[in-house]
Amino acid sequence: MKLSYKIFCATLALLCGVGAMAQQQGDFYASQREGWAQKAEASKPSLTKTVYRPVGLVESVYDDAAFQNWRMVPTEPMEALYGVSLKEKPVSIVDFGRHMTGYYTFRLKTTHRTQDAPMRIRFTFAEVPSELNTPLDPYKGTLSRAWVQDETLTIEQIDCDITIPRRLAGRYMKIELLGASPDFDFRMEDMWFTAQSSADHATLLPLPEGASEEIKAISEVAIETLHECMQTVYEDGPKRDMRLWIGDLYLEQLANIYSFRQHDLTKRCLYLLASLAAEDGRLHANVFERPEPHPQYGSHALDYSLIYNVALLEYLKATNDYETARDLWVVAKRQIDDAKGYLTEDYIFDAARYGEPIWLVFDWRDGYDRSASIQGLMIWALENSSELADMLGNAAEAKEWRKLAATMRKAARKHLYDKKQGVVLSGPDGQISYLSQVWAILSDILNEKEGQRALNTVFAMDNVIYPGAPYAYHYLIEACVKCGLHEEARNRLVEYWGGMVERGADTFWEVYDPENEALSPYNFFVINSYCHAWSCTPIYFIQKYPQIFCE
Ligand code: RAM
Repeated sequence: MKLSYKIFCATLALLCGVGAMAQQQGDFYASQREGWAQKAEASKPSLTKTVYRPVGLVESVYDDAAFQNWRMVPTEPMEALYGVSLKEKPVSIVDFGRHMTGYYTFRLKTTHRTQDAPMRIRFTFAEVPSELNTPLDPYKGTLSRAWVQDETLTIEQIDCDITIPRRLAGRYMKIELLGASPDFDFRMEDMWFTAQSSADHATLLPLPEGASEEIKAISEVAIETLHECMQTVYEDGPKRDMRLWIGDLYLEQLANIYSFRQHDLTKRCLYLLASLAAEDGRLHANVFERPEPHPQYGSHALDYSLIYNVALLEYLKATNDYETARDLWVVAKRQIDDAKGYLTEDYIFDAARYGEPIWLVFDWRDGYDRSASIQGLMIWALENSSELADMLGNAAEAKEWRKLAATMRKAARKHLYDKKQGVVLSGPDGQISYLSQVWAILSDILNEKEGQRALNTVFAMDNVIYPGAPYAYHYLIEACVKCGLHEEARNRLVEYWGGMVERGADTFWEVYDPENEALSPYNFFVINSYCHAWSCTPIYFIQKYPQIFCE
C-alpha cells in the first residue's frame, strides 16, 4: 500500500514535471507574451485624418517614354463632372494630386424624377497611371486578384454619402457608370478622400543645408512614402500587404529616426512581433493587426529574424529605452541561437542544412544566389547583437558572438572570396552578384580596399546579378558609404531614386529596375506596390551623411 502510494506520488510528480517541461518547451515565451502584447497595444499611435478633394479630371495618354508607357494629362476642372448627368459622362478619371491612404466617399444627386432602380458603378483606384490602363483579366498575377483596387458597387440609394468600405491607397480614381435606370437622372455632386497616417509632419527634421534640388525632391518623395506607410504599425505598403514585415520595419525605423522621430511606433512593432513569435521562439517574418493581432503562421525568413536584433539595437540607441531592450533581449538571443544551427563544421551558413532550403528574402531578383549574402548578414547581425549585449551588460554573449563572427569571417574569406578576381562568389556555381559583395562589406569579410575593388569589379561587369528592389539598393548604398565609395553612393542614390522621381513617382516603389519597368515578383506589375516602405531610406542617408549627399 505504502509502496503503491509512493509510486503514485512519484508518477504524479513526474507527470507534473514533464508537463511543466513540455509547457516550457512548448512555448518559449509563455510567461512574457501577454505582457508584450499589452505593451504593443499601449504604444499604438492614433491616426490623424485629413480630407482631400480632387484637383481635377485627367486623361490617360499612351506614351512610350512614360513610366510603364502611360501618363496622365490634366483635362478639365471637377465642375466638368459635377455639372452634367453621369450618363453623359459615364467614364472619367479624377486626380487627387497626391498619394493618399484611407477611405473614399462620394455623393450622387438625383437631378430628374425619382430613383426607381439601383445603379452600378465601378471605381478603380490607382497609385500609378498604368494600373488604370492595363487589362486586369484574365488575371495572371501570382498574388490575389483582390489586391487590385477595383470595386464595383451596386448602389440602391443615392442622395446620401457613400463610402467604399475597403481602405484604399493611391492618387487616381477612375469612375465608370456600368448601368442605370432610364427613368431618372443623376450626377456626381461631391467626393472626398479621408486620408490617414500616424506620422506627424510637425516633428520632421529639416533637410541639411546644401541639399541640391534633386536631393530635395528625393527627400520629399521618401518622406511621403514613409508617411503613408506609418499607420498603426509600419506597414510595408498601404495598397498591398498592409502589414508589418521585419525587413520593412527596420528600414522604416532608420528613416523615422532621421525624419518624424516617432519612436513609439517602433516600440509597438518590436513588441508586437515578439508577442506573436512562434512557440519555438522564432519570429514570424510578418504579422497582421486585425481583427486580433496574429502572425502569418509558418512565415519565417531567417535574414528578417536576424534583422530584428539590429532594429532593437537601433531603437535602444535612438531612445535609451533600456526597459524595452531588456524585455526583448530574450527574443534577440533566441534568433541568434536559431541561426547558429545552420552553420556547417566549416562555419559556413547552409540554408539547406535541414532539408529544403529555408526562406531568405534579401531581394526580388530571379536567379540570385543568397548563400554568400546570408553569411555576411549573419556576421553583421552577430556584431550588432554584440553591441546590444554590451549595452545591456550581457558580456558573455557579446564575447561569444564576436568570436563566432570572427570565425565566420575567416571561413568566408577561405571559402567564398576569390582573391584573384577580387570578388565574393556565391553558391555551387560561384555566382557573382552585387549583393554578395555588399554583405561581405557590411560584415567586414572584406576590408575597405577590398570592398572598393569588389564593388568596382561588379559595377564594370555585364553579366552580373544586380539588385531588383529598393530594399536591396538600400544595402548597396550603405556598403558604398562604408567602404568609402562616397561619390558612387551619391550618384547611385540620385540615379536610382531620382530615376523614380523623374518617372513621376509621388511615393517610391516596391520594385524598380530601370532596365525593366514591368518587373514584378508577382508576375503582374499592376499588383506591385507603388508606395513601399522599404524604398523610403533616402531620408536616412541624406540626414545621416550630409557630407556625402548634401555637398
Ligand atoms: C513582399 C513585400 C514586403 C516584403 C516581403 C518579403 O510581400 O514587398 O515588403 O517584406 O515581400
